[in-house]
Amino acid sequence: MLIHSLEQTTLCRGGFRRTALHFKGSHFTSMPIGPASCPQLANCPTVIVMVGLPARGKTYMSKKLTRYLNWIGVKCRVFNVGEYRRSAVKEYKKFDFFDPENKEAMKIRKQCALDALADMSLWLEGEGEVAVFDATNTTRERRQLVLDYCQQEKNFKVFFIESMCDDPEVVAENVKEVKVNSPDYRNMNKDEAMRDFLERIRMYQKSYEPLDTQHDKEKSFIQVHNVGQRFLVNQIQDHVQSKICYYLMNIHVLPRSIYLTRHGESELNIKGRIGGDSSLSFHGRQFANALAKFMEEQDVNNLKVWTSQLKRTIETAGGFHAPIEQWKALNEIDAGVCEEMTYEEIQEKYPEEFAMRDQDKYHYRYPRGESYQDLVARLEPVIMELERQTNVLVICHQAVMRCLLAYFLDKNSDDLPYLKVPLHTVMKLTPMAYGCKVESFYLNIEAVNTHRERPKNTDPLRKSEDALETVPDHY
Ligand code: BKI
Ligand code: F6P
Repeated sequence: MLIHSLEQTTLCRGGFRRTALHFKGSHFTSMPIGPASCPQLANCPTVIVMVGLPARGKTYMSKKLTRYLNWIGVKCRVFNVGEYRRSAVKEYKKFDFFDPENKEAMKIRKQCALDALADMSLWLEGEGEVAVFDATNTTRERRQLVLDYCQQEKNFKVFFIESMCDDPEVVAENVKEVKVNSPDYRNMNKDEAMRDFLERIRMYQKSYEPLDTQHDKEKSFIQVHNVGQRFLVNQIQDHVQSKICYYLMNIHVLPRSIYLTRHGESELNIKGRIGGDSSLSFHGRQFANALAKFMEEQDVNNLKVWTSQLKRTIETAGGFHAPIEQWKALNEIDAGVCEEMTYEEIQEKYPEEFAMRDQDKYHYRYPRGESYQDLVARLEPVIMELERQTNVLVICHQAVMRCLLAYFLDKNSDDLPYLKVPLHTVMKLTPMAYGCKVESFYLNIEAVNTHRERPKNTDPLRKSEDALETVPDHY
């Protein structure tokens, strides 16, 4: 599952952890190795240790990176020490709690960090692969404690991500957007909260020791300056770490919206046939016109339009004056031997295949075709380029749009293949502080329904109320 340099799994649930291979989930089988003996060769878990003063985007990077890693198939989770502190100290009073000279508070804070580390270890010794330890970790002493615990005691790999930012406007924007809304400040007005938080930052500044090329030359880290303007990368140890750096080098925080839609209804859609390369139906052409009008009304700057290389998406973009780019990577899932068949015909001709797909739709690969997992790998460059862009309209396909939505809305691979993405509906995604706002616009042009529901009771462990397949209006 991890990283796409190896053949991906077709069916894989549960299975062994800690194998002697670099990447789990490959088609090689291997003997399980206990966590205690985690050898150099094994895919030993990684701890990402965030570093930086408050309001430097550490939680933002933690959450966003975690969403990305989970989407590409790396089991990742954030452990935020602030949450431990809030449950240990029910009533936050003021900034002096964060004074390094406040011995009593220092003791509590250290215990919270240790508690988070303990929970993190449990998770990494179980199912987890990458954990993000989200705290300030601004002193050498604290980083050494974390490093010793992770490396000596647990044999985890450690990678530091430090965010440094000396632009007071960027910091103020962060405090205004996220910090003043923190549960810490539920009894304070915004101005008081703002002042307290700026004082809190000053408390940390007293003892802040940034990562240093000389002192920390043996450590693996990336230091990010001013929201990604400049990077210092040191001692990258593996593929995951290099992917993390690459990802951080592509993201930005400029305001923008991403619009996702499927092509207009096609001739094959009407016949209930999957795949192929047919033209738009009458209603599909009506949608193409309605879409151009809708986007004009949205009135966004420098809109770019991306399509696949299939006729139905190119025709859907027919009415646009904006620059249009065709991506082969956006083509619909390749159903291999099942292309242009109806679901009924597939069930009749390949009953076993049909049943297998229902059992694990995400990993199921059509004979001579693709799986949803393959699709995610194919779409990774599209996601990376979307991260670089500002306003983009992506005109794609049912399975492709489910994969893209899953990335933005943090949906797991079990729910991904059942996300509802009806025809003639535009989804507008607007990045907010953490996560994305979703708005859904049905353009009021009728179309057939191409959604096939998740079959009930294929998995006895799955409760029916878990089968929530709709995308909420607001995420
Ligand atoms: C709300 N944010 O470097 Br690569 C507002 N704030 C701002 N300094 C943020 C997060 C939530 C995000 C970043 C950042 C920041 C202050 C920052 C950030 C950091 C590194 C990279 C991209 C963004
Ligand atoms: O039916 C339209 C379509 O885009 C097909 O081309 C594609 O095979 C299918 O949807 C994907 O949806 P599902 O994975 O639910 O079969």
